[in-house]
Amino acid sequence: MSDIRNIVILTGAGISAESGVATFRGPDGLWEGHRVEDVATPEGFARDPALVQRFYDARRARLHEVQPNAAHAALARLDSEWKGDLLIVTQNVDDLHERAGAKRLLHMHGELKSAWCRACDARLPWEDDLGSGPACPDCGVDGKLRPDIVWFGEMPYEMERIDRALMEADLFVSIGTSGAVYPAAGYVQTARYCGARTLEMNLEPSQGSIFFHETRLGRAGELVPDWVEEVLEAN
Ligand code: BJW
Repeated sequence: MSDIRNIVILTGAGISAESGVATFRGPDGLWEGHRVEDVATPEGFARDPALVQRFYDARRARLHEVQPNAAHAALARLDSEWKGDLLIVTQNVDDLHERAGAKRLLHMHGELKSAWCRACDARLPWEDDLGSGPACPDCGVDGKLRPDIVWFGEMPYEMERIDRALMEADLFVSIGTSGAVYPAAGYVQTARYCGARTLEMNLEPSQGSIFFHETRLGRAGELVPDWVEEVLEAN
């Protein structure tokens, strides 16, 4: 552990579960009431924009009711105390990592609190509903703002930066993700192929569990603070 300098951490819905944000593929998964194709694809949005805007407006509004948990706080502590390189790549569209204080963070699947104008291509911080078809503050065009979320079939954000970090990583850690969605599900293989040690922390073995050197099963709110303590003590 003491020869580690570069760490890449991938987080998924499981890290926010203890904050009260529903995961995708669990029994209470957010999508139970909606088919994935209806709310998380560009085709679904083209078919019924009002439904998709309502779905994301409701999730954006609920962000005010949830708080970061012990796992978010532990990663924020690691971010502030770790002297080497660190990148937290989150698939989550909530803002709980940054509210806990994480800085070296990127949202590969977009953010609920961001809107994307399909008229002028601007991406704007956004707190309110989009369903009412507000005008874009940059170009003034009405009804062209959509949630700044990466849907199926769309390219995730910052792919090159993520790939570079994976290639340079000494340690790759995956937390609270089922390993069902690519390209994130393949990061363990990239990092391992490039020489990183790989660790998974999840409630249950993920779909890519066999690719990890080590798997720790349990709740992120318990496992992550212990692991962060371990890493900081050893370095
Ligand atoms: C706990 C816990 C606790 C619970 N403590 N753990 C066929 C083969 C391969 C790929 C494809 C294919 N057909 C299509 C594709 C590509 C497609 C894809 O992967 N499809 C799969 C269905 C197979 N991917 C894409 O389209 C992506 N784009 C793309 O590939 O572009 C082209 C490209 C090519 C080459 C290189 C690069 C790009 C885009 C994917 C966009 C995903 N977007 C979503 C929706 C966002 C909107 C929204 O939020 O509504 O992002 S899908 C959804 O899944 C969301 C999540 O970020 C993502 C991952 O889910 P996550 O986080 O893993 O959640 P869960 O619920 O699945 O798992 C939670 C885990 O936590 C569970 O294991 C629990 O046990 C655990 N847990 N409580 C610890 N307390």
